[in-house]
Amino acid sequence: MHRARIALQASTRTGNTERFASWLLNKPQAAAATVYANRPKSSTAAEPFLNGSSSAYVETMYNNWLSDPNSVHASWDAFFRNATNGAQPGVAYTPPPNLAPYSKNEVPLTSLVPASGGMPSISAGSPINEKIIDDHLAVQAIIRSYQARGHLAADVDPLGITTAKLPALGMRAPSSELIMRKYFNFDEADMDRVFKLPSTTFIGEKEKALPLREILNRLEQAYCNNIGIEFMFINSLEQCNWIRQRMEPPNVTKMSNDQKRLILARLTRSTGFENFLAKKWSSEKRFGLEGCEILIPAMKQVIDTSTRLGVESIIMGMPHRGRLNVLANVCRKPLHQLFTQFAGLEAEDDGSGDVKYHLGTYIERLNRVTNKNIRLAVCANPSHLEAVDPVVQGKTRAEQFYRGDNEGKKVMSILLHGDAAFAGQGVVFETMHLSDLPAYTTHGTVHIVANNQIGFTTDPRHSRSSAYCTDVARVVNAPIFHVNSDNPEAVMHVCNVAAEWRATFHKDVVIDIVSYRRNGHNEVDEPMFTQPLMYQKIRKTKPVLEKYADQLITEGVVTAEEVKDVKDKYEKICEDAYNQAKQETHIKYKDWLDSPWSGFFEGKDPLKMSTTGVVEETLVHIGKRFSSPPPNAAEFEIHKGLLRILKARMEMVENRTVDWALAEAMAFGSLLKEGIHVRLSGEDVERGTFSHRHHVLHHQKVDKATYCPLAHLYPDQAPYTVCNSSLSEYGVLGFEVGYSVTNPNALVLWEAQFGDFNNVAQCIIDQFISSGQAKWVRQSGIVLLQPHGMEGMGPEHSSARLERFLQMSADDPDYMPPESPDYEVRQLHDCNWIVANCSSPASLFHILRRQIALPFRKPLILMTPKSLLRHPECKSTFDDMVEGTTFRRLIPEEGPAAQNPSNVRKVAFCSGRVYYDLLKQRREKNLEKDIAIVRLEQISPFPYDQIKAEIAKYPNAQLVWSQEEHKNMGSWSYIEPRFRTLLQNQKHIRPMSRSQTGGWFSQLFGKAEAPQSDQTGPHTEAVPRTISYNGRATAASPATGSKAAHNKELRNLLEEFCVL
Ligand SMILES: Cc1ncc(C[n+]2csc(CCOP(=O)(O)OP(=O)(O)O)c2C)c(N)n1
Ligand SMILES: [Mg+2]
Repeated sequence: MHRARIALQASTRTGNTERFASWLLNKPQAAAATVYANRPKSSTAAEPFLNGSSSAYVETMYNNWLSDPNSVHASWDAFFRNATNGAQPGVAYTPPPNLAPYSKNEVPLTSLVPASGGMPSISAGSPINEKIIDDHLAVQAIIRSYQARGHLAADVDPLGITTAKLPALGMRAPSSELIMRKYFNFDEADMDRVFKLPSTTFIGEKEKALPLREILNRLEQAYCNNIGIEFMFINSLEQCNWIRQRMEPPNVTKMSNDQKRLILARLTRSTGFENFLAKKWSSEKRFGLEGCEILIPAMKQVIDTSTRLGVESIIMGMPHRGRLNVLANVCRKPLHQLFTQFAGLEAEDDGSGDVKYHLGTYIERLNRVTNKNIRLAVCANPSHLEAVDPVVQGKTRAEQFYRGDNEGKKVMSILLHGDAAFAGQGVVFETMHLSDLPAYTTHGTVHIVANNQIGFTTDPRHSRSSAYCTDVARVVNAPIFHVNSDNPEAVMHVCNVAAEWRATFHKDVVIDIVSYRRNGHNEVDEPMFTQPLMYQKIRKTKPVLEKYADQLITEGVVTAEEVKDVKDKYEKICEDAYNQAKQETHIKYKDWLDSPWSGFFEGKDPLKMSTTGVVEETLVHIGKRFSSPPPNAAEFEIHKGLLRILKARMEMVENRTVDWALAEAMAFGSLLKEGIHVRLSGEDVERGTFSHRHHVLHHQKVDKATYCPLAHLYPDQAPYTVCNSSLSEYGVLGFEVGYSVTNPNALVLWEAQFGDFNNVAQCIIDQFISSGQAKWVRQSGIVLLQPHGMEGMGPEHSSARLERFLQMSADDPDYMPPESPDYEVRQLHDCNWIVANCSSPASLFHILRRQIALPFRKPLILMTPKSLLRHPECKSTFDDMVEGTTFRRLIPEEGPAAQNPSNVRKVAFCSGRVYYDLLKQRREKNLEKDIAIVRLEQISPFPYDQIKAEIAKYPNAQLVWSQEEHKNMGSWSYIEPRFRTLLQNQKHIRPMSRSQTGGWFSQLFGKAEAPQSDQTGPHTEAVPRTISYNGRATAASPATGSKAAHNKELRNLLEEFCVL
């Protein structure tokens, strides 16, 4: 035990505290103190005692006393005074005057000293034996040890094998003696001694002191039984106490007979469902829940309690395991609909569909327990484990936002996880880190881990380095409840506490249901190949339903007949649904939609797009607001550099011109005016990576005083959100996708810092954005803004990998859609996403507005500029944006070449910023009459109709595609086959010169051959025109790291562009 040295040097008062701590711990001699049962805290000095170990406590007391003797209890004051005055061991202590009678539940220290056993008795004014102090401190340390480390010895594993970090298979977790009773110096004789309980424990309920035996019993019950709790790392004393209060009192997990019957009934359904599927479709993969059937009652318990506490809508995300069971028994999706998924029927509606254990659903129903209406949605998800987590959070956030549920009282999320995926997938961490950010919080998520202690064929000891699969949750101070799945009542208690925690603190919480997987990874897998011992154990383990039914029969809560009756009834329900499913001839993907947009499609012409031009007055109003400091706030001090930017903006508005940032603001502002919510999220988006946007102005003198002009355009405008995100792509893009699918009347944009970084979110792009509608009939109008362009910034700040997006565009390169008046919208309707690389601010304005003008929603992948943000030529005028103007998928040549098209010798098609390089080069080489430049503002869907017209306009010109990216990147691989299709389909066919074919010479040397006086050679029969390539050569890296090499490459491509 720690003892204070008696002879304190006077200088210690002002000396450093380290020295005090070291002698306190290392040179024990004597100490004396007193303990008063629950004496009200008179100073802050009392608090560390409640939390810390005894050494920290004594040390803190001493330090407090050094700085102010009045800040500690009088007993400590007396002790330290005596000690510093050289009092002998055991006599430094002087009891303080008893100022008031003991209040209720206070225990005088004298009463804690055994009457016999050779211990000295205490009377007022007499020195106290230090053993009493030591023993009390030891008891408190033991209590704290249970609270902090009890989970390590808890019996949470229904198989009785151990977790990853703990010893070999077949051993129970180490005993609590080993782990908690480090300070245990007591023998049997001490067991009946009464010890005062600190106010940081609730094991005593109303008792303030208990015999040691009872203290240990209660601690064992609370912390080392079937629930293991990790919470002592939480920084809030209030929150720690809240948990202790709910977990420590004896019998907290006791349930009423009605509750027990409800658990049994739910367990019967959960088990019955899997049994039924196993019986009917024995060789179908369904990723059954066997071994963790308690998951269903657990989820229902969380839902019941949350609904009771006010939640009306729950959004859930989960992996494959037990998903069908959740849909059937938690969401109560009609069973026959589920069963038709096994029948291999064709779909009645569009889409390529998904496997049954990935589908989502949405259901509104009455919660019979709380008698309240509740909406439940399970988000569709891909195989990619945990990828759905941020999507669920985004959807939850959006639902809270639209309902005005600013504290998350009405809408919440539940995320289910597998143990291996929860520990292994980084997106879990990224999602957790969104949990408390102002623009991303969902005000607490209940995480439930179906911890079957295995991931496919891999044991925990090979799949994670942390002790628990849940350790990631510690970073956000979430309490973690590990619970044995074979104790249904403990599971339900934990679920109640978790739901209450979420409702009270609006923070994340984790329920780790430690269970097992009765079968292989799926139903046709053999687990004995890889986990023989574990599966021998599993084979001998009775299903929890049987165990619990036996328990309730023994307790007299139910009879064996009742158990059988409930089971038979559910089987009959399944059988009826099975017969009903047999009548079905088709499945409907729409039945599996997780966010129906009721009212959005109804009564709409599916091919009618509204206009995107707006009246000039609106442009002027938005432009002026966007260029002004906060109105009526002269004291709002803006940075001088920003004032210059605002001034330049205002001048542009006065000149009826716009740059990129102004065009973007006008697109947002005009949509906000029309009642469309706009949300822009991503790293540093408020200012903009390139310092061009400045949507949030910061007061230079007042912290957190900001002004967002776009949020204050019109009194009745829709809300505008612009938010800097955490430094995450996977998590944040997933979040915004979830946000975007919730309500079609919103423009949701995610901006990459540089387009290069989008590949960190590749899974969201591949699994949700490009294929989401095809798999799940779920539309999203999300916009990805991706700074892109070869500007000599090196391999990682140049390319947004345009080629990848184009490669995933689902339009057939060999098929040219027939021409029609609604060509544009028809193509957009049929595509999986839109890929564009706009060159003008007006194009940006229109394409953003078109997202909302469409009668459906499509993702938009937009390459955005960097240097063009300040390029003097990259401007548009109001004339390109006012009423009557639209988005131009293609911007034709409008200069001299267009005046005399038959003389034009080359038409260069291009997209994005390279246009400005080509323009400059053409000007410098005086080729404005010879070369026409045509810009594809939208690359995919491919504007065949407009390209065709351009080609026809220049009958004598060779066709080239000019791009700045390397040949195996950029648009070339996408546009080349489509040009071929178009040219082959074209009526206008003319003989070609060899130079037009971009033949062997140009391919070898990157240059065209010398022109051959329109000579057609010996083979003059009509062949289709072709398009040749003008751009950088192929490469492995997207861009060179050398500025010189970059410039040389650019020079080459521009020279080649000028070769006629
Ligand atoms: C990102 C990702 N990587 C790999 C897989 C393949 N896979 C499917 S299930 C599984 C094991 C998952 O284990 P766990 O998370 O514990 O869930 P369980 O199947 O045990 O319920 C793996 C590796 C996947 N679906 N997603
Ligand atoms: Mg697992």
